[in-house]
Formats: sequence, structure tokens, C-alpha cells
Amino acid sequence: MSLMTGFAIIVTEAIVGFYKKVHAINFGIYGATMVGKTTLSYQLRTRGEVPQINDRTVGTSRATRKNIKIDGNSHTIRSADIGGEAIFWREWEKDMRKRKPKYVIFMIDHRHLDNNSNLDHQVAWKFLVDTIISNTWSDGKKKKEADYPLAVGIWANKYDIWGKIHESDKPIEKHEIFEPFGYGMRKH
Ligand SMILES: Nc1nc2c(ncn2[C@@H]2O[C@H](COP(=O)(O)OP(=O)(O)OP(=O)(O)O)[C@@H](O)[C@H]2O)c(=O)[nH]1
Ligand SMILES: [Mg+2]
Repeated sequence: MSLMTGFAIIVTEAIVGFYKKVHAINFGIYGATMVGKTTLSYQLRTRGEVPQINDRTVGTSRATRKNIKIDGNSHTIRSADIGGEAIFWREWEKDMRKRKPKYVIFMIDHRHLDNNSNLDHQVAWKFLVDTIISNTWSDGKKKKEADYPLAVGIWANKYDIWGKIHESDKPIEKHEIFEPFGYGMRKH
């Protein structure tokens, strides 16, 4: 390898690293009220103490950038904090339509394990899945390929609470907290 190629590779790596750092990846973070979306948004933006959030988010806040480190590599993600009360679910759709997040995170907590008649997460999840798999938006406009996310994940928040009360020997992905969300994203 000539010195020049070596140099070019180093430069490219530096550019790719820099690009990853400044080029924000759009994330969509949704979930029922009180699961901890605003808290997470604070956690990703500030170091140290995270304030106790007492207010419910109303509507959609402007999308903000957050730096995260995965395996030592810096990435920038961009997400908006949106209210989880049912009246704001249409805002999730608007956010997906506008920013076209490639990664969607649905946040839950342990309320359905504490009380099996609580269906907050299940109902919100059904809304989200239906919105994502539909080939039209709610106003009937046809979706384009770029309108679909690449991946959807479930984030079970408040592990400090449910990890203790609902202890399990199963691997984490098999934990009963995720059980109701098995129904897939496949179209029928
Ligand atoms: N124990 C514990 N409490 C948490 C955690 N994350 C958030 N909370 C608490 O959960 C409550 C709700 O948090 P928020 O961040 O306001 O929830 P939200 O999802 O933004 O709610 P909406 O704005 O209504 O959609 C607050 O009292 C937080 O302090 C966590 O990881 N562990
Ligand atoms: Mg909030």
C-alpha cells in the first residue's frame, strides 16, 4: 500500500467518523403517557442529574439533536419529544410523515404487568403498528418507500422498578414485559 492510499484511508475514516458525528439519524420515539419519553430526552441531552419531570408533554416539541456513543463511536440522533396521551397520537403520525425516522422506538413501562386490565401500551402499540404498516397515511395519501421505517424497537423503561419486582431467569428479550407486543408488523 502506498503512503498516499494509507493517507487517503485515514482521511476517509476521519471524514466518515465526522459525518456520523454531525449527520443526525432521525429517530421516532413514541409511547403511552408517563412512560418516560421526556425524561429520556433530557438524559440524552444533559450530563448528570436528570430532573424529575412532572408535566405531561403537550403536542410535539421541536426535534433536537443528541450525541450518543455506541461501542466508542459517536453518533448524532435527532428526535422530537411528543406527548403520549391518546389525543397526541396523531402527532406521532405527523412526526413520522415529516421527519421520516428510519428507526422507531416504542417505549413502555411495567404498568401492564402490575395490572393486567391496564391496556395503555397495547392500545398505543396497535395504533402505532397500524399507522406504520398501512400503505396510506390517515388522509388517504399513498406512502412512498422512504415513508416506512427500517426498524422498530421496544424500549422497556423504568428497569430500576420492574427489574426487581418482575425478576425472570429468561434472557431479557424473552421477558414477559415484551409479551403483548409480539404481534408483528406483517401485513395480512
Ligand atoms: N423509576 C423510574 N422513573 C422514571 C424513569 N423514567 C421516567 N420516570 C418517571 O416517570 C414519570 C413520567 O416521565 P415523563 O418523562 O414525563 O413521561 P412521558 O413519556 O414524557 O409522558 P408524556 O409527556 O405524558 O407522554 C416521571 O415521574 C419520571 O420521573 C425511569 O427510568 N425510572
Ligand atoms: Mg413527556
